[in-house]
Amino acid sequence: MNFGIRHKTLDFFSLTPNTLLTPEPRLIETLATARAVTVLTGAGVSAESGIPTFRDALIGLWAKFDPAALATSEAFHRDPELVSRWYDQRRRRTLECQPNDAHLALARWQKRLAECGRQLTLITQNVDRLHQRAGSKAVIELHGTLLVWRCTGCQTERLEEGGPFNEYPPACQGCGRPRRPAVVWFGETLAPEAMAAAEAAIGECDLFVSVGTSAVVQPATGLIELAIRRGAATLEINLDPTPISNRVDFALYGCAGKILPQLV
Ligand code: BJW
Ligand code: ZN
Repeated sequence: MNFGIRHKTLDFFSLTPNTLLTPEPRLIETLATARAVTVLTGAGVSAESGIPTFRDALIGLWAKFDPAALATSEAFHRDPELVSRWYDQRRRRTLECQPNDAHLALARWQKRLAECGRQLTLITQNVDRLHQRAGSKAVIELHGTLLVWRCTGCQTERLEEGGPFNEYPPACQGCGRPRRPAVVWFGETLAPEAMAAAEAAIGECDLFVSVGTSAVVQPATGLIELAIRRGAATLEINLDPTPISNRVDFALYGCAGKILPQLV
């Protein structure tokens, strides 16, 4: 299976951070007039909260850990203790982190648009729930969340915001079967309701913003392509260019926590 691991070349780093690649007035006018905004976020949005991304060289999770051994259902069946311990460590680390300026700006933007009869729909690939903690409403979680654990037998889900589990994998209190984090692993399908809601939001938006995602994981990347095909104005915010950079209308390179507050 392909996990989308890539290593950046030096070229990526030679761009000046926070460069506005297209004329600023057009972007400002687009932002000011958009009636329906849809935002797709990825791990880069939480990086400034101290949560590691996946594919960044050196600091990304997949630079240190093998996704085939941890982020597939085959891995969980093979070694449920290892996988559940790894996810529980990440869950507890996530609970210690705080939303950053990017999360807060997106929540503020959604509130402001709602106050004047417009809307912002937030779709995230992140499993950390920091958008919700920052105040964003009706967040569409494409890849689930590691704060909820689901029984592999009776499918009961439970929010887990406490300390370490007392056994690995944790057992279901109802049926005793092992529980797993309610995230979407490689090779698993995304929740149909989440995908349908995301597609609907893209179908009706006039501005689509992709923030802090490497745009390599399907079907999330297909959503960016859908927005481009539908003719919405498109903006990418990332530290570096991605495979979709030359297909979007506007691109801003720099930290999401610096750029988003300025835009909002
Ligand atoms: C900043 C920043 C700052 C940093 N400010 N920016 C071959 C070809 C095509 C597809 C496939 C294929 N083989 C298999 C597939 C399908 C596969 C897939 O897409 N693989 C690709 C990687 C090749 N997809 C799936 O399996 C999906 N299911 C599916 O397709 O079902 C149908 C199917 C079934 C069977 C077979 C085939 C199809 C499910 C995907 C689930 C992804 N799950 C994960 C793990 C979640 C649990 C966990 O947390 O452990 O989700 S993987 C990981 O990647 C996580 C993320 O949500 C996801 C996306 O990553 P993201 O958010 O983009 O992070 P990074 O690290 O990649 O990028 C961060 C970006 O931020 C970078 O660009 C930085 O520059 C930037 N940045 N700091 C702004 N401060
Ligand atoms: Zn159960």
